[in-house]
This record gives sequence, structure tokens and C-alpha cells, in this order.
Amino acid sequence: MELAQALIAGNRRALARSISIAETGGTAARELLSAIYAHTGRAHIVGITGSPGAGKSTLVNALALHWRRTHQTVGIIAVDPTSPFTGGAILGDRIRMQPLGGDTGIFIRSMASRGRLGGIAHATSDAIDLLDAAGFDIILVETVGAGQSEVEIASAAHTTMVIEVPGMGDDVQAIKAGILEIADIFVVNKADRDGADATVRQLRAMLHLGGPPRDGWEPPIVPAVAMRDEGIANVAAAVERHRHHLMSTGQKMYRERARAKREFELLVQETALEQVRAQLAEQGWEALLTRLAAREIDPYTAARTLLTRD
Ligand SMILES: Nc1nc2c(ncn2[C@@H]2O[C@H](COP(=O)(O)OP(=O)(O)O)[C@@H](O)[C@H]2O)c(=O)[nH]1
Ligand SMILES: [Mg+2]
Repeated sequence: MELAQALIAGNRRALARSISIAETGGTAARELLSAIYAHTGRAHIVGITGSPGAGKSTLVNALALHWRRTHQTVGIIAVDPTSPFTGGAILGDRIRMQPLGGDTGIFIRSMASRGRLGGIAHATSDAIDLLDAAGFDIILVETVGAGQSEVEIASAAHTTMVIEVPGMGDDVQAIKAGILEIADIFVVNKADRDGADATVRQLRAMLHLGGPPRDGWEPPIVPAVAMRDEGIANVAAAVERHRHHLMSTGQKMYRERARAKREFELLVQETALEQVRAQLAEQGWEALLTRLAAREIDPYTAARTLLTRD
């Protein structure tokens, strides 16, 4: 497959086109992803999540520049399901990330879900594979902390970084238990503001309330001022330590397996649905939906019948 070959050879236009194909989904996407799969599994994938305005894009920018200085290539995916139509946030991120432009060792892409099954998480996962096959050493995935999506994206990452900012005050409950579950590293960004020390202390207390460290890893809490490039080397070092931890304890393999499972199950669902719909054609599918709505048949029987028929 020509496109796949160009992508693997490092052609940036081929990469951009491939990600668009993955966003759309369907047969073309599957053929492409199938052709590149053997070339994936090399990159270290870092998910970055936190509330809007916490400084994720600024941090991503600073980290990418840091890693470029150490001669590593960086692929960046910005996921923002909150503004698929206006493109406002996406454009904002593009502009903010501009200092990175012009360097082929960095590739930046904003993701939009084009109504795929599994939505943006699925398309993002495919984009990660494409960047991986294109040879990027580190893949950064920025996602807004909006509940389910961050958890899904965390399961696609090797290292998940959660960004907090000072000023949580009494609002410790604002840090949801879910966040504690997924965070491998905490960054207290905007440490130039009052209360950064208190935020670090609160996070530490919350982590200790959660009992002994999971899998032998105590998430470090790293203060940073992303805007001024302060603490970025410490954040990068924490990522490096976590990566090493995953390798040396065998958890890397475990995470890879969990990711493969999730992706595979989603793929089987997607493929089965497409096959069934193709079998019935558009008319048959619409007729079936009408009969379901009229309670003429039940969905359980209908699904079983469709999937077991040769
Ligand atoms: N005071 C301060 N502001 C910051 C810092 N990092 C980022 N910002 C600002 O916070 C705002 C939101 O940053 P952005 O990276 O877009 O946040 P995102 O929504 O999490 O991606 C921008 O105006 C940044 O300039 C920091 O370390 N200190
Ligand atoms: Mg952002």
C-alpha cells in the first residue's frame, strides 16, 4: 500500500492524509491501519489531561521543545471534543503551538470525531498508531478533562499526566477519584501563582489516603510554570522515570495488552455492525429499525439472528 509505505518512510503529507482517513473510519481506514500495524509499538505515548485553561497546550509545547533539544521526535495530538464545529479551541491551540512549526521532528494534529463508532477515542487511538508507525519517539495526546474521554485516552497512553493548578482551596473534592486512578504523574502548573505549595500538599495527602502506591509506582507531583519554561525538565524526567518503571517491571507489556484488548473489542463491534448493515442494505436496515420501534420484534432476537446467519 503506497500511502502506508510513504507514511512509514516518514513522509509528513502521507501522515496527515492517513490521519484524515482514520478520522473518517470505514474500510479505507482499516486497510491502512492493518498495513502499518507491524510498525507500531515503538513510541512512548503520553496522555495529558486537566481542566480547560490549566495550561495543557502550553505544557505540551514546552515539553515538545525540550524533547527536541534532546533529539527526540515528538508527535502531538490535541483532542477537543468540546468544539467540533466552531473549531475555536482547535484554532487557538494551533496558534499557540506555532513556535513548533517548521520543524519536521514535530508533528501536530487536532482531532475531530466524524461520527465514528467509539467516537473520538477510537480515532485518536488510530492516530496514535499512525504517528507511531511514522517513527515518532514520543507521542503527546492532549485531552480536555471532561469525564469519560480522559479515562478512555488514559487507557491508550503509557504515561498519563494530570495537570492541576493552584487555587483548589477547600475544593479538594474537585479532584475526582477517577483522576487519582489514572494519574501516573501530577503536574501543578501555574506554580507562579499563590497556593502552589498547598496544592502539592493536598494532592500528596489525597494520594496517601488512597493507600499504598499501585504497582509500585508513587505518582510524583511536579510543580511547573509552563508559560515560562520552568520545571519542564523535571516533568520530562518524571516521564522518563515512569517509562523506565513500566519497562523494568513488565507493566509495559500489561498496558500494551490492555490497549490491544480495548482496541480489538471496539474493532470487532465496528466491523460486525458494518457487516450486518451491508447484509441488510439501507432499506432492510431502516425496515428493521421500524419493526423494533413498533415492538414487532425484540432487539435481542434480531441481533442474534443477524449475527448467526451465514
Ligand atoms: N500564570 C500562568 N499562566 C499560564 C501558565 N501556563 C499557561 N498559562 C496560561 O493559561 C492559559 C491557558 O493555557 P492553555 O495552555 O491554553 O491551557 P489548556 O486549555 O489546558 O490547553 C493561557 O493564557 C496560558 O498562557 C503558567 O505556568 N502560569
Ligand atoms: Mg489546550
